[in-house]
Amino acid sequence: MLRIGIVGLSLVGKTTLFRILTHAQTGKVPGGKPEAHVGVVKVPDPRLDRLAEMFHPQKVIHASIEYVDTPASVIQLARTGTQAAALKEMNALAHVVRVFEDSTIPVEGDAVDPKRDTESVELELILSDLAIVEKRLERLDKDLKKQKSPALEKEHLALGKAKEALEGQKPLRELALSPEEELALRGFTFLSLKPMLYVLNLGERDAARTDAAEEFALDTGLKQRPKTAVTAVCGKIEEELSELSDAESAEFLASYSLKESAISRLIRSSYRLLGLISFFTVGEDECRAWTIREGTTALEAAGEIHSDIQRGFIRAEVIPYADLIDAGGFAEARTRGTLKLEGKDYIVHDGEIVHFRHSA
Ligand SMILES: Nc1nc2c(ncn2[C@@H]2O[C@H](COP(=O)(O)OP(=O)(O)O)[C@@H](O)[C@H]2O)c(=O)[nH]1
Ligand SMILES: [Mg+2]
Repeated sequence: MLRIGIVGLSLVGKTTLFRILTHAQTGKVPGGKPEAHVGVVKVPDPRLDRLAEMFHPQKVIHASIEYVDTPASVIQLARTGTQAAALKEMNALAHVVRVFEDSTIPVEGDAVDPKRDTESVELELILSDLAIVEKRLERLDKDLKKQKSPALEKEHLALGKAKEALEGQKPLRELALSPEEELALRGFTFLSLKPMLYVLNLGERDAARTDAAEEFALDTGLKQRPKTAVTAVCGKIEEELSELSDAESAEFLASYSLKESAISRLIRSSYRLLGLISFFTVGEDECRAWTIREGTTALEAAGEIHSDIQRGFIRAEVIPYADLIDAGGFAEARTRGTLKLEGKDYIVHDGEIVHFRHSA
């Protein structure tokens, strides 16, 4: 399961966001120590809903992501070894940034300043990585003096490249790495290498501003950075929304001139940020979205479902979502020739409906 860590400074809305995402009640564990909370969240996908209308399956299974609420300021976490280890397990980070003004809630620094917060957290992640890189390089220098080793030399080169970036205050996620360098660095689980989703926590007054994330991305220079995305929510409104029925929430949204909850968008951004796509399997028993990385082959995709299906793989019947909807069913799609037979090296695309033919 893919894990996204919800991180940020203190009192910015991390737990609020986590609770909205998971609809979970959070408590404190005995002893007063706040625990890290983990919750599995469905990835909303209107395409899957539409397929379910077409096939009337008994079960509809969405793709899912695991979100983890972190208990303290990310700066504190990055500085404490044991806590940083928990951060290292995450596949990506969602950095909640306080934009809302509220005089009753203490703010780090003199005033609410989202740009400053993103920069100071980024710097902290960079410093945490730099300390690891320097320590390892020292060790490697010693070892390489004693004995030449191509593997260690490769690692040395990759770490040297990382060091240069970090010293220039560039997070590792923005570094163009060859597959070999990526492999050499992977084991260190660097924090600044993780894909980063900035989640602006807006005040109620700004909730209807659909351009808030875009404007922030432009102002801070975060737009178009690799493995970086920005999205905005209003924690306060989403919190109230999550407690309402569907009918009530439509009315509530309208009172803020909002069309839809920002949470679906947030979840979809996290999913995309991880380089993930979905393919679907459909049938009367089950319609299901499966999560794969971009570039996954039909044979690998089969393995996501079951190792038996992978082992007995014969062919994949594939049709893009729009073509199936257009045809209204498999029979018509077959007639039109939009349902295709593909081999094991076929690269599966986002939204394709796949049926695997396999031997038992
Ligand atoms: N006014 C306002 N308050 C918020 C918003 N989001 C969270 N809060 C409040 O800020 C406080 C801290 O939130 P919390 O989620 O516990 O922050 P954390 O320390 O980052 O986990 C709580 O009292 C929340 O109700 C928001 O969008 N607007
Ligand atoms: Mg919290």
